[in-house]
Amino acid sequence: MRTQVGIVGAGPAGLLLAHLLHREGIESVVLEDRSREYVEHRVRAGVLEQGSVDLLAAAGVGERLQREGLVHHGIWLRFDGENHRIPLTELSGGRSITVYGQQEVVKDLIAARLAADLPLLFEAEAIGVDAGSGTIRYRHAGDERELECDVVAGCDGFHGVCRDALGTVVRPFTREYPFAWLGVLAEVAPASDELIYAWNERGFALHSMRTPEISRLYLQCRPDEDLAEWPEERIWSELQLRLGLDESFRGAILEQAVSPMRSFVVEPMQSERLFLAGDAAHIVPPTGAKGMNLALADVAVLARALVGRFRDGDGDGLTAYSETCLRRVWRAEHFSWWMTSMLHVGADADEFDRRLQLSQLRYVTSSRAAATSLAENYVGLETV
Ligand code: RFL
Ligand code: PHB
Repeated sequence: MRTQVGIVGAGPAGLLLAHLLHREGIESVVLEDRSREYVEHRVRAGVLEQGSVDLLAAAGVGERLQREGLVHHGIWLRFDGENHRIPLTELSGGRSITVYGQQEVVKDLIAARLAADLPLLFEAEAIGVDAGSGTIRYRHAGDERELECDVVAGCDGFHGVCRDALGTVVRPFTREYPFAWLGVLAEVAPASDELIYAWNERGFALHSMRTPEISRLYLQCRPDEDLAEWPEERIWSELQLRLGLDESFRGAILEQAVSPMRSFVVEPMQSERLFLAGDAAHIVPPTGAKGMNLALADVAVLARALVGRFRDGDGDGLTAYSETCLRRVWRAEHFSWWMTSMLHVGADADEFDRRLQLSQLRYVTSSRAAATSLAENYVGLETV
C-alpha cells in the first residue's frame, strides 16, 4: 500500500491531522493499535484552549463541541482556606477555555473520517518505521504489511514506536516528579461552575467536570500509589477536605486511575521523512491542561507545512516544523512545570517550601500583572 502521509496513532493529533489534510486534498492512511471502542472511551484531558476550539470549528468538526462544550471565563485557586478567582477572559483580551472531554473530540474526528469513507485502520499496530524511506511496517488482522509513504507523521503518543525511529541525533529532555494524580470520574453534579485548583498541606486537588451531572476530580498521590488503599470513602473525604467542600459532595465513582507526572521533550521533532506530533514528541504534567492542546497545535503546523510541500512544492514549512512547534512546546513546558511546582506538596517539603508556595499563590491572586501572566498562559497562545 502507498499513500502521501502515513499517520501512526488515532489520538487527537493523528485524527486531526488526517482531517486537515483531507480538506486540502492530501491523502493519508491512519493506523491505530487499539480498537475504536477503546480510543473512544479512554478518559483523559478535558480543557480546550480558545485556539484549539477555533481550530476544530474552522476545520468543520466543532459543531457538537460548540453545542455541548462548557465555556469557562475563569478558574479558582484555593489555598489556606481562601478561594480566589482568576478572571481568565478579562485578563486575556476576551479569550476563554472550553471543557469538553478528549474522547468526545476523538469521537467527532473518527465520525468525520468514517463519514468521508477514508482509511482509518483500528487494531493496526505499527512495529517499525524507517525515517529515510518513509516505510511503516505494521500488523493488521494477523498479517504483517508495509505502508510506503512520502511522509510519516508519528502521532503515536508517549509509548509509541515512532520516536525511536528518529535515530541517535535527537536529544531528549526529561523531568520526573515525585508525585502522581489519582483521577476520578464521578456521577455527581460539579460543586462549582468553574475549575478549582487547590493547594493543601495534604496535597493538591483539582475539581473539574464533564457535564452538569458528571465531575472529573484529581488528588495528588504517590507515583507508586496502590488503588486498593483508596476505598471510595477515603477518596470523598480527601476531596472534601482538600477542596473545602461539605459532606454532600459525593456520588458513584465511574472510573479511577493513577497517572504519573513527567515533563519530556525530544529535539528536534523530525528526521528525514518522519515528523512527530503530540505526546510522541513531548509530555507535560497535567496541571497546566496543555497536553491535548499542544497535540492539536503541532498538527495545525504540520498540516500547513505539508500543504506547502505537496501543493506548492515548497519544503520550507517542513524544514522549520520542529523549530516552529518547539517555541510553543517550551512555553507550555515552563507553564506546566510552574503550575505543578506551585500547587503540589512534595513528600520531603519543609516549612520553607510551603511558605514559598503560599507567597507565590498570594502574589498571583493579588497582583494583576501576575494573574495576567497565569491567564494568558492558561488560555493559550494563538494557534497558527
Ligand atoms: P494519544 O492520545 O496518546 O494518542 C496516541 C495514539 O497512538 C496509538 N498508538 C499506536 N498506534 C499504532 N501503532 C503503534 N505502535 C502505536 N502506539 C500507540 C495509541 O493507542 C493512541 O490511540 O496522543 P496525542 O494524539 O498526541 O494526544 C495527546 C493527549 O492525549 C494528551 O496530551 C492529553 O491527554 C494530556 N492531558 C491533558 N491535556 C490537555 O490539553 N488538557 C487536559 O486537561 C489534560 N488532562 C491529560 C490530562 C492526560 C492525563 N493522563 C491520563 C496522562 C489528564 C490526565 C489524567
Ligand atoms: C480535566 O478536566 O481532566 C482536567 C482539567 C484541568 C487540568 C487537567 C485535567 O489541569
